[in-house]
Amino acid sequence: MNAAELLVRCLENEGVRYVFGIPGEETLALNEALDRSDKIQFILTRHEQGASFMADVYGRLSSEAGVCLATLGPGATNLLTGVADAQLDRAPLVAITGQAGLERVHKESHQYVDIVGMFEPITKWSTRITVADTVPEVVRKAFRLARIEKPGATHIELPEDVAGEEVDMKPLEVRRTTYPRAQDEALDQAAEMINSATAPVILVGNGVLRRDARGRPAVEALRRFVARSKIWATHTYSAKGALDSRARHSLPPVGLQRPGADLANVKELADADVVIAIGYDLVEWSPVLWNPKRDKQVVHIDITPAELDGHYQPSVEVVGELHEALDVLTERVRSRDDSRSVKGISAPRRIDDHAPIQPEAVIADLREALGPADIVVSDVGAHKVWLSRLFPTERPNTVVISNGLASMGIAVPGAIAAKLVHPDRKVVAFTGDGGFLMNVQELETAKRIGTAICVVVLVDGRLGVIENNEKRIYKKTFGTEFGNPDLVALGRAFGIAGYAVESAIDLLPTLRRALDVDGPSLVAVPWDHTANERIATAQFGRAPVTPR
Ligand SMILES: Cc1ncc(C[n+]2csc(CCOP(=O)(O)OP(=O)(O)O)c2C)c(N)n1
Repeated sequence: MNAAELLVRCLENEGVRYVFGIPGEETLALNEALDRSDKIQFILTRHEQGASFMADVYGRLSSEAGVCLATLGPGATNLLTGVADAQLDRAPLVAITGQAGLERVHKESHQYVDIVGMFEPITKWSTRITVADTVPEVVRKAFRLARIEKPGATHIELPEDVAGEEVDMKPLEVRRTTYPRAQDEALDQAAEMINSATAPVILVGNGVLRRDARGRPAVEALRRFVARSKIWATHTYSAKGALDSRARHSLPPVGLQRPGADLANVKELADADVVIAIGYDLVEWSPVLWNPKRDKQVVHIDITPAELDGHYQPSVEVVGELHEALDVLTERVRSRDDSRSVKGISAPRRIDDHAPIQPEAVIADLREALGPADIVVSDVGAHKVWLSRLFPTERPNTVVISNGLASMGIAVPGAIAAKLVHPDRKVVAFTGDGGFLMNVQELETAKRIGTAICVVVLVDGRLGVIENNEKRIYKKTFGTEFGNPDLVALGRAFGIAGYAVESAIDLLPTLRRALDVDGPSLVAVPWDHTANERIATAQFGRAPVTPR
């Protein structure tokens, strides 16, 4: 067995089912070994960025790390964006790259760049295998580090000559890490601070969903904690579905990157004296935006200690497995007065029948067309903010958003990965026309491997969110308009069903038809970009809902 074969045995041992990537001359031995694997399916993508986004979303939604593969030089540089996305959105991902033989890595050499160095700042660990016998240790370490809290990306480089070396080693046994229970003293202090707070608010972050995806019942424990304490709870965009947005005590989400905007929207947070941050990640929504005067007391509840920030200096840190900490707190907190009116997001009704269509109408129809377990993978732009703020979400891990790196181009490859994790659910890639054309080539991948994703493209011929900010700040627009190809014809050219929506009344039936296609489909929706002016204030979702 050579080192490349051993590496593939080690991937099988980690439970890897898919490797996304593009081979090159320097990864031929790996390719050959993958071809011989009956446990792993190699999914050829059309750009390495597509492969890394697929691994990223696969890692978020499954209980295993996603794996992507590229050759040296340009293959590796193309992988970077999706790898950085996994790192900042805390998705377990292992990137594997080829490299020139060790005899030429010390000098100027064809296609040679320092890949390990390039990956270092965007991963938890980046390494080169120089001794073939270390493959089992390196692979086990890469998967373990990618998976343990906070999860993220790791990178392994396998030089061409090392890949061909003969070895006689076996994969290491996979042992799962468990996390300690939070200390009783910290739990007592937290309960005391919560019980004596005048106006506490819960701020839920993506950590809750992460633990849930790993089989820990953090979402149930959170919902019990909220129901028992009757404390108002808001959540960040990437935590959509941690709370049932229609449930009693669910506040609208927070995540606008503008000072003051969400404090005006979510007054309870503005007025809070104590913020109970649960699985909250500073990378997503900076504490300066909700604690500008540094006058709120913070109770930090997470599996890892708090990141330091002048606006986030917890009075108490409850560090331990989330559901266990929440179960104890549920016992120890008092139930509050419940008499105030009930809020939450409810799906709005269609506003009018004009085209271009209002974002509220698109969100409402998308919600109606999908079941509660179906999945939406959002791209990045104004549409992401509309979706994050207004799409009612009942179940965990049903809305996937890039909100750490916040990278355009994730939706199409991300939706392909989501469909591989959950073939029984409907999966929508929800994308602007800017982000869609960044990874449009992966439609061919979807078609080839038969993943029935539905791509909903919001067509306005501009970088909507950027233009909106230009107008707000400079009172003009610059460098944001572009032309689009005929998107339906483009879809058809890839061999996929394409639909153009003409008016709001057509939208829901068209979405339903596209979602029923037994293969990938595309729906082009004329989108009213002028509505972005009200993106920060649209509040239709604050209608009273029935207490449950
Ligand atoms: C890869 C990448 N490039 C640039 C940006 C900056 N950016 C954020 S949103 C956006 C515009 C997105 O336009 P579009 O996809 O059409 O969506 P819309 O805002 O119109 O909904 C840009 C350029 C980014 N986040 N990611």
